[in-house]
Amino acid sequence: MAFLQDAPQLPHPFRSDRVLRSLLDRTVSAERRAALDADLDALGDYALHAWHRTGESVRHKPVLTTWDAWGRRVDRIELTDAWREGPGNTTRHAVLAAGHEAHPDARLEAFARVYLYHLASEFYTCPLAMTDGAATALKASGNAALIERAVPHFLSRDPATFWLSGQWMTETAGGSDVGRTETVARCDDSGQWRLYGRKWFSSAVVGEAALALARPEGAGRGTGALALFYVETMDSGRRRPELAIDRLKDKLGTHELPTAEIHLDGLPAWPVGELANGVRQVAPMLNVTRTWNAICAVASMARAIALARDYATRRLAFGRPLIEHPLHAQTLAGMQAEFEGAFALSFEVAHLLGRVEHGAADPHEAALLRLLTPLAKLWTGKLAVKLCSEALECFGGAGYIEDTGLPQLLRDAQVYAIWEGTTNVLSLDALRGLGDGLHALRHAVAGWTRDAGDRACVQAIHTALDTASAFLDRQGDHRDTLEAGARGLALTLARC
Ligand code: MFK
Ligand code: FAD
Repeated sequence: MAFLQDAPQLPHPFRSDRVLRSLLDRTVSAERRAALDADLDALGDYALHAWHRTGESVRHKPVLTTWDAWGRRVDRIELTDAWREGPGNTTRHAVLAAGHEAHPDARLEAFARVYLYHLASEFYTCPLAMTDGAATALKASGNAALIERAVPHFLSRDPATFWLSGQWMTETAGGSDVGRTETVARCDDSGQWRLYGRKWFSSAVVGEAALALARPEGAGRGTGALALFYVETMDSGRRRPELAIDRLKDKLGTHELPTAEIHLDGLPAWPVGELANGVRQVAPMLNVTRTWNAICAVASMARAIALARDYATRRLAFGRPLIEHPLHAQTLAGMQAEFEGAFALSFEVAHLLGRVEHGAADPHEAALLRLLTPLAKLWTGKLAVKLCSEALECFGGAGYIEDTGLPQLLRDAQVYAIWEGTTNVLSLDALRGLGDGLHALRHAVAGWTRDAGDRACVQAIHTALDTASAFLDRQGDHRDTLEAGARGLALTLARC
């Protein structure tokens, strides 16, 4: 019998995760741990189940059926098993609801759930992120009618009443530059607003609601003239006829996530706030979905490293397991160190978000959150690709073979840097946050490094902060010069 290589085994994603468990030991009270651990353990079980299921079956993509046999427009999307299980998992384990509980650790506890659920969910976390963002933006708007109408559905703990929300921003003319939005909002004779236009990427098209940017008819050009609208997509269990799904995108990765091109032809809509400054109103949503992005990117890194580490104990080369080769062990250790830094930054943002939302933060921490959110998103987006690529190499040729389930990690990771604002757009967003944020970051760094033993590391951080200060002091510089340096600065600060 020829030699047969053992496949990598995925350790229990919660029970074996030293980094997550140690964070929770430091931050979550013993009283809260029991309930939290029950959900995390169950989500870890689900992740194991999903990993084994993937190994046993051919992966599926969602299928759009536009017309039925009798010529009726139906726009029906057939989803994968994990997606059909999404509402049950989300509500049973409070993946969304936990983040909106009334205590400062709420976001941290919810994002621990997101971290464990993400890969098993097959990017069902994408519309979940947008739903969480919609709940947050509606709450921030103070629009009592819409809050009462939608938020209980978004945060429901019952799959029968649970709704997903989309985030309809990107159009053919601009995804980064949403000021080029062409979708128009018209008020009809009955006083009902209706949207007309085309949204070019819609990843929650199976959802029941969305927040959409549109230009009220007659409003001026540019970003400030855009308004934010709340829409519903279903009427008595059927998709509304004013919403047509043109096609599903054929994507590099995130294959199970149905991302659609859609047309709006008079879809009823309700203004979230004033009929202008829609980007300002959607900003709370952006900052929440960017935090989800960071946590999910870190989850991809954790999965890739867990599999590579296990494989290193099973694969022999030159007379001993890979893990006993110093260079391979060093490669894995380097990956783990980078992952732990990214994990710390992302969960710091998650924790800060909850503390700021509940008035439990120190005075400087709102500005710190504003700066760290884009930094965490842009840094983890890039690092996920690098670490997933490195992990595939740890499997040699097997890492390049589809039915190992490994190449998908790399394909999926590429999206983190693109959606929710590209690396450049987020570097520019970090510039927006640096004004107040740099002082807040200095304050925070002093606390984080107070007991740090590695003086060289602390010195490197202060050097980066000084560089950022000098950069900002160049007020006389042309704006173009500042922008050209924004990415380098953001990546340096994030890594530190
Ligand atoms: C599984 C992982 C989970 C993740 C799921 C993700 C699913 C994917 C869904 C998507 O990709 S949805 C589409 C996401 N699209 C973007 O993220 C758009 C990227 N472009 C930007 O972020 C631009 O910077 C932006 C459109 C927001 C603004 O550009 P502009 O046109 O130059 O506007 P401007 O004047 O800079 O900002 C308008 C206002 O918003 C300003 O406030 P004021 O009106 O008070 O002056 C800004 O300060 C404010 N603002 C912008 N970004 C903000 C913000 N405020 C707070 N936080 C921010 N991040
Ligand atoms: P562009 O804006 O054309 O960017 C092209 C390049 O130019 C990028 O490298 C960018 O960094 C760079 N660039 C742009 N502006 C600047 C600048 N000022 N300075 C320097 N560089 C700049 N959108 C939604 O609204 N809802 C969704 O549900 C959704 N789902 C998505 C799902 C997937 C799988 C993907 C891939 C995208 C999705 N998007 C969604 C769209 C996504 O948010 C946009 O693709 C993204 O914001 C980039 O916009 P764009 O594609 O128009 O690229």
